[in-house]
Amino acid sequence: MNRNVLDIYFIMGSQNSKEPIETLEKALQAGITCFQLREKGEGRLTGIAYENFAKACQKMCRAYRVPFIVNDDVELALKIEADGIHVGQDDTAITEIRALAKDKIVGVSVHNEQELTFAIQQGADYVGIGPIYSTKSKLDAKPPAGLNFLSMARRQYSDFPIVGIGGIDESNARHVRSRGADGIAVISVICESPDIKYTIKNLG
Ligand code: 3NM
Repeated sequence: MNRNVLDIYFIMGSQNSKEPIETLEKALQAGITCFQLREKGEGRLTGIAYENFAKACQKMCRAYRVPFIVNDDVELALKIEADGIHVGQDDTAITEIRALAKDKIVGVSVHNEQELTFAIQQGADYVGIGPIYSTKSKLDAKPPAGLNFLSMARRQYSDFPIVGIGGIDESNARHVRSRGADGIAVISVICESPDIKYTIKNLG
């Protein structure tokens, strides 16, 4: 995959914003390069409401030609023909997803060297390394993996697409990039921004 896709990677579920579709549209207008639907936790949509919300997000991403990735839910990703799937360590195996979805982008969250090597061997298209800093957006987040693991991953795999995630904002995004991340993945800094255009400009 093109590493530029990871530049400004926005993640959101309906529970992250009061007006999620408006938030997504503003983020797309401001230049996000990838979007992941992550419908998790308390108050998450289910059933047809979830599917309709996913389709509305997908339609908007298509209008801006931005890849639409679904977190965890392989079934939904296949059903609505998402551009990709992102999985964690406890979700469906990469090889299984690859067998079902040959052409889709497959991303994997990794937290240590072993998980990183395994994800690459199994055929991931990119990895998310995190949490880089502490985050309030993921209740079961691991202790921060920090910038050192990111630097090590970049030294070990000079060309592999890597996105940093967890606690990234306007003040620290450049540190994450300077350690070798192709981009940054964020939830709260965009969902809670009073001025999404300004925020995204400062994440670049
Ligand atoms: N995954 P925020 S951290 C979805 O470490 C997610 O794998 C993480 O949200 C990981 O930008 C995280 O608000 C939450 O910190 C990122």
